[in-house]
Amino acid sequence: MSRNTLITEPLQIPPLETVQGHILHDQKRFPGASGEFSWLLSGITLATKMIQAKIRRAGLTDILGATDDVNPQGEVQQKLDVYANQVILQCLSFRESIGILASEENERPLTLPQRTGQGKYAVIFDPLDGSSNIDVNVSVGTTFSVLRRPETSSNDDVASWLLQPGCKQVAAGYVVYGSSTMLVYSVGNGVHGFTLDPAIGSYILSHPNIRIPEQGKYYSLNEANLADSPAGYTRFVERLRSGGLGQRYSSRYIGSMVADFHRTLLKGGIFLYPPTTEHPDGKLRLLYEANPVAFIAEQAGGLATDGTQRILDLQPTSVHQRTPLIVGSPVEMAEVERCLRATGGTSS
Ligand code: AHM
Ligand code: MG
Repeated sequence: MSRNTLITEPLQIPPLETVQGHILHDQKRFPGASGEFSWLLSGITLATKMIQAKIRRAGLTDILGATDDVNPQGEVQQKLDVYANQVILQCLSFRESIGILASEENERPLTLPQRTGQGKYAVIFDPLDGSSNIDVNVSVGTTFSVLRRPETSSNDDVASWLLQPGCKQVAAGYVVYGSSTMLVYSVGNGVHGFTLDPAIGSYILSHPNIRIPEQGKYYSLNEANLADSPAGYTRFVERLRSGGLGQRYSSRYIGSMVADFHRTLLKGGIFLYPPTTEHPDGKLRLLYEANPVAFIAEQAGGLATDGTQRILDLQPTSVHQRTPLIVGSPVEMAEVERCLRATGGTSS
């Protein structure tokens, strides 16, 4: 009897693809791939599983609330901001291919000197985006962007590693800690979503090849700021409210960029954080908020601009620089562009 005849029934277990399996499979397309990149991404998946475990128990342990510190933008740091930051730094600092880590919560990028000569990648991240929502049990997220060291850069030339336009990202994505925990990422060949199965502790492919709908039903922005933004944004929102695009839109705003963007990606529509009087350059940060989201949006068939230019073409000048962010489905993006052009200006 051959060994195969021992299996007499077809298997009843549905096929599962873990994120690790998916990355390894993807890597086979690149001859000579060393596996470093999948090891790097496994640092992100491990860290985000640790973060979600803490978030899931947030009301039960002493982790809610603010610390006495502020971050580089002068915003009060939440205890969970600090925890999430430390976990990501810790998990990624063991990945030999990473030479530089930069975070919203650290004024200066962290160089990993022991990697002199070896570091190939820089990882830039916002460890816990939307953390002001955490005390009231609303979804938050982690965003990340991976850049390759430019061939001509020396190891300690931190600026040339980090200040690359978003079109140079080799991978980017986010984790949304919502009703389930979901990882959405792209290495430049489409967008894939993985839902964490808490029973087995693995991210499982649940949303292969995500495409943003051509048009959606929702727009998403902080409407309290609308009067403080350039007139084109008011005109655009009025068009959406009045049925100017063939239907009346509903408004949805969580105030957690990752959650608002995730809905926009799956359902279509548009997310906007325009310039305001308080934030004339926009509020969101280019390198670790706008760039990853813009990369995912474009890979899924959407668009992302700062009101004038494609986000992924913006040349960064500093690590924590802010930008307006308008991202979404092709139909709404074309309309907002028309409204901004017609009113002649994008600055507040
Ligand atoms: P954070 O990185 O400090 O959490 O700030 C970013 C958050 C985004 O998630 C969200 O889109 C925005 O701030 C909400 O700001 P506002 O309260 O002004 O609408
Ligand atoms: Mg943030």
